[in-house]
Amino acid sequence: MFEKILIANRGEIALRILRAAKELGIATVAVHSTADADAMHVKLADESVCIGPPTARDSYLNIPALLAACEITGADAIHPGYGFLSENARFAEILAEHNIAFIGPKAEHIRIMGDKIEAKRTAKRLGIPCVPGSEGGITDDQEAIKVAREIGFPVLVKAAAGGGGRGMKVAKTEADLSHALSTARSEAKAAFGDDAVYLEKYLEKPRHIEIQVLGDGQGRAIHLGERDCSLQRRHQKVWEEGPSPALNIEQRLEIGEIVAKAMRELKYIGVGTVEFLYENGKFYFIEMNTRIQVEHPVTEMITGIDLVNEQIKIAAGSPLTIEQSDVNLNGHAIECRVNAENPANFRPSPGRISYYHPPGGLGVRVDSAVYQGYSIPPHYDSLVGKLIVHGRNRNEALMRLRRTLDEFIVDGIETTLPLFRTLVRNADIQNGIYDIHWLEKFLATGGMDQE
Ligand code: MV4
Repeated sequence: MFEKILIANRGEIALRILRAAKELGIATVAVHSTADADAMHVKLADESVCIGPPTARDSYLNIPALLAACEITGADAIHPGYGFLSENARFAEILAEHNIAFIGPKAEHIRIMGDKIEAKRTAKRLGIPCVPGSEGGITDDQEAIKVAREIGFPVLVKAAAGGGGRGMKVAKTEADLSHALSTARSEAKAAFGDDAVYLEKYLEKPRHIEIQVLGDGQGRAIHLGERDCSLQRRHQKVWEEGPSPALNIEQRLEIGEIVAKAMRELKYIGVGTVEFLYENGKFYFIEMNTRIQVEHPVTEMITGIDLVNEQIKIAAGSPLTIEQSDVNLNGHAIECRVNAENPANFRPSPGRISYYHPPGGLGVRVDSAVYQGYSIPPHYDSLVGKLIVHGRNRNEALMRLRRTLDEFIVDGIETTLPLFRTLVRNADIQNGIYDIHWLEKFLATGGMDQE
């Protein structure tokens, strides 16, 4: 087992990793920018190292500074959390060259899944159902027209280096296709320095459903059910829940087993998330994330499995000790991402938290790194914390969410808590009837206007 883990992250996920390390008896090193000297992850770690100025590029993304921090402290492993360097294949390779363990998958698997064309090719080869589209990249208009005629309009042009929705263009008819291709290409070139694009059938009203997996790279892999992350705004998830209100048990186990088998074949190491669009009873692979995700607590609440604990043990070479038959999906969990933002227009609202009172009680979890008197710096994401509730069924989870949202007080800054108080009382949400466009439509049609 590792003796000392350096956590190359900040905020609530840095605390989450610290807690898992402590329970495993592993010493912890926090790193921080100058803007984060007062941050909770610095206070809770056994040691801390300042790695640079506020700008992430110069601190949390600064690989030489992280290597120096390992050298100074004697850390033998790095946990990257999510964001920052978590899906940087080169970083994983550099750590290997320095005899520091990367708590994550093989660099090869990070690289494959980072290229959406390569990811899709791999998924297809492994028997995962994919969105109909081009085999690989699209090089010219003629090829695009040929593929589009085969799959039918509307089609979607996507960037190979994309994800997060950037460089995506819909073509409703053949007349739109050439323009969609060239704008997608130039946006992709500008955003990622790579203009490779591919084509897919455009699914009009899907849900976003993702399967959590756990593999040990020794041929064992299991799935831990799904999360429904359809409620998003500008490709930022807002509300995540599991199980999906749209699936029955047969559908769940079928797609779960397909994904688990694929991960066994890939010899995937650690935690991963296989993302699907789901429409009219069918699953379509879109991407795979090779990191621990923000919404992992939803899965932890319904399975009772500590994903970060498993991630660390697997990275240290332990075989997976949980079998598929040990995984019980119990009840229902919902996560709300509480951001320091205006709840109607989503403008960032950093600043000092003058009063803080998180909710508690049975089936309630708050993953947050803030405290009363803490100032949320303007340099990073605006997550104040995640409120996760669990109930024996979806109605109980909703009832508990209503209660905990009313208990949760964060004064001094604006937060998205009022948005959630509205959502939890909405009939479509209560009935589980929503797709990936529901939230933006709700907001555009004045859903938050009274608040
Ligand atoms: C799609 C799609 C419809 N059809 N692919 C957006 C981000 C990227 N990771 C995948 N995305 C989409 N891919 C096909 N073939 C619609 C989206 C999409 C979306 C997906 C998940 C959650 C929210 C979304 C919001 C807009 C578009």
